[in-house]
Amino acid sequence: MSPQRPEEKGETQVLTQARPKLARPPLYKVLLHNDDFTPMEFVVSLLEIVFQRSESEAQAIMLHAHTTGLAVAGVFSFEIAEAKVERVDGLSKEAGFPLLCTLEPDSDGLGDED
Ligand code: TYC
Repeated sequence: MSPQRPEEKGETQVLTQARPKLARPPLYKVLLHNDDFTPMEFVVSLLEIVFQRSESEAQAIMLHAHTTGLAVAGVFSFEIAEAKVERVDGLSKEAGFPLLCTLEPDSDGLGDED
């Protein structure tokens, strides 16, 4: 007679994975859209203050949006991305500029810390 498997003896078998799969939260890109009215220095300041970018990073991101129409300010979890968009909207409105900031799902899955 063949040896019984644990479940046939009424025992519960616990299977453990060597590398348990950890769910990664989906990530979102925060995008800055170009316009003809928002001053360059204002966009650079926003990138430094809201996205903790260095001055040279902020300059490069702003110029990318200025020349191509769009730039990624950062990549975050949904809640953080949403909060950044709201902060940018608030500061832009307060200053009277029409800067558009949106979010979209990220495809590469590599996010920034915050
Ligand atoms: N195009 C604007 C100007 O010439 C500057 C600007 C850059 C505005 C990036 C928005 O996302 C932006 N004053």
